[in-house]
Amino acid sequence: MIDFSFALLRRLGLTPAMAQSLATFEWPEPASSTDRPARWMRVTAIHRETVDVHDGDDLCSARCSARLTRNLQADNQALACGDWVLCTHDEHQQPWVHARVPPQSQIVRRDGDGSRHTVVSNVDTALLVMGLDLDFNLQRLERYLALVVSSGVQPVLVLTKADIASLGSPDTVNQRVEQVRARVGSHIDVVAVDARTSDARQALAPYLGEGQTLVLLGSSGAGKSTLTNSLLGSAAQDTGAVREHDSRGKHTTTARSLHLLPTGACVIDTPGVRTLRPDVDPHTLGQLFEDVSTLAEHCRFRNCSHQDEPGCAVRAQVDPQRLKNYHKLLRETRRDNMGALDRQSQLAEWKLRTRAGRQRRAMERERS
Ligand SMILES: Nc1nc2c(ncn2[C@@H]2O[C@H](COP(=O)(O)OP(=O)(O)OP(=O)(O)O)[C@@H](O)[C@H]2O)c(=O)[nH]1
Ligand SMILES: [Mg+2]
Ligand SMILES: [Zn+2]
Repeated sequence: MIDFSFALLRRLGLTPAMAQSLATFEWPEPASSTDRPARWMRVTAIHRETVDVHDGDDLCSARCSARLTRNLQADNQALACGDWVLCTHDEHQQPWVHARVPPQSQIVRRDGDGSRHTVVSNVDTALLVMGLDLDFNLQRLERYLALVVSSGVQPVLVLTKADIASLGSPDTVNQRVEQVRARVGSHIDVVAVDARTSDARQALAPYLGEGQTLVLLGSSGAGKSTLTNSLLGSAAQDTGAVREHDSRGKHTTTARSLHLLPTGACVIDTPGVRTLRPDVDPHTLGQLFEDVSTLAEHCRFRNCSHQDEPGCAVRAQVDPQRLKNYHKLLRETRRDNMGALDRQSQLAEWKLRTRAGRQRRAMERERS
């Protein structure tokens, strides 16, 4: 076992459960005799060749051992911001990452080609940041919720730019909050803030306790870095103005980074992503769209797809936009969770159908 101080690592968001994992971690590969003793550290940023790691006192840049890289790749994994890792310094004082503790939570999204990509590891709360300007979009919010819910991380919705929204009419903010609650359910916390002020810190205080790790997710220009700075009480992160006609940001933040807050919590700022594909299974999606699952029991047909069947209880009661989004996410989920064999048979079916279509068209041409 590698000794560590819980109090010191607590500052980096070490939870009691993760401390248990560190304490029982079997390191299969001791370092060479010239290496100094191994230490537990947390990954605060990932670069092309190196990772930033923090030991509770200091930050340094480390390289990943070839064996660890190989092992992670074999499992289709890679180091992510928020990981707990075991490091040593070699005789040249160069820090090396030798092992990673299996994460207790991972937020995973799908890339364009369907492959999985870990956004962050070991977080307790995900702040879904959305502007009350033209960024406000409930379909996108549902997508972010799907991303987070499947990881077991608690989502909290942070509506930024409350100051701008209330300029038009003081009721706008309350109306938007109610609109969100009506759409996603009242069990998800919603706060509306001016991300530039310390009020935001007050509003989020329940999630900023010692040892907590938060991640900020949302589109570019939503105010993630602005919020990070307000929580930190310093301008650590660059922020950038948004376009006036659509409130879109300019992708100011380009990498994920973990910051230590004065409250004792850790916050991970992330770059805004344009197209987000959550890694979610149909069952979890059913939990997220609980209204759909519950009402489905009252549809006339047991296998009702809630598209055009008569006597559909879901279509009768669920917001059409929400139902449309549900169907869209479900389609993506089914495609993503399809095995290689299913995909092959789907391709074969598609080829048959296009061939049949070609033949039919050729016959029609001959007849005319
Ligand atoms: N008035 C007002 N402006 C805000 C608020 N939050 C963010 N902004 C402004 O919105 C712009 C974008 O903020 P950023 O914090 O850079 O947005 P981001 O989410 O980090 O964007 P990316 O890094 O591109 O993903 C900046 O000009 C901020 O000053 C808010 O609550 N009120
Ligand atoms: Mg940013
Ligand atoms: Zn139905």
